[in-house]
Amino acid sequence: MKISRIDHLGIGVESIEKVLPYFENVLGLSCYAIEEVADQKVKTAFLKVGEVKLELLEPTSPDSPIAKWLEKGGKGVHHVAFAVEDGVAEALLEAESKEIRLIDKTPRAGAENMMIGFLHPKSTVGILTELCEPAK
Ligand code: CMX
Repeated sequence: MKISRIDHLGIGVESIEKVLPYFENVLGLSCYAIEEVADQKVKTAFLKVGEVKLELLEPTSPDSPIAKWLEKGGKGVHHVAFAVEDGVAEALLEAESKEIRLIDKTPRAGAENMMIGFLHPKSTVGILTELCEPAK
């Protein structure tokens, strides 16, 4: 696959409202979008750091993947998202052919009008990995 850059770092939080002052008032970043991804049961807040984005992820339901992760003691960076130039569908197929366990067999819609697909952390040296590209 052809990865061009890190698109964003996903950061899991209990409450976006509670952590935003740290990112905005201490780090001097600014939140430019808040969006709910109903499919993933998360509310997201985006901040830009140069070309890379931070995606704050707050669970909207107790069975959200983020709620489960926080419950198990997860803190800080939840996933790393790479932008792929040759398409998420192709990248997922390639990863699978290299024995990587897929969470998503095919791309699905994520926040920010992106198509996304996740690789399972158990087959990616412990990092929950997202591949993404702008939706066409
Ligand atoms: N990073 C690294 N490891 C993680 C992890 C993460 N974010 N989340 C779970 N794991 C590990 C667990 O610690 C556990 O490891 P152990 O077995 O050693 O304890 C293992 O993965 C569990 O795997 P599982 O039983 O297959 O799955 P879970 O039910 O715990 O769910 C996961 C984990 C990654 C499959 C699930 O969270 C998922 O499908 N994630 C993709 C979707 C997602 O994260 N959506 C939220 C963001 C959406 C967005 O950005 O728009």
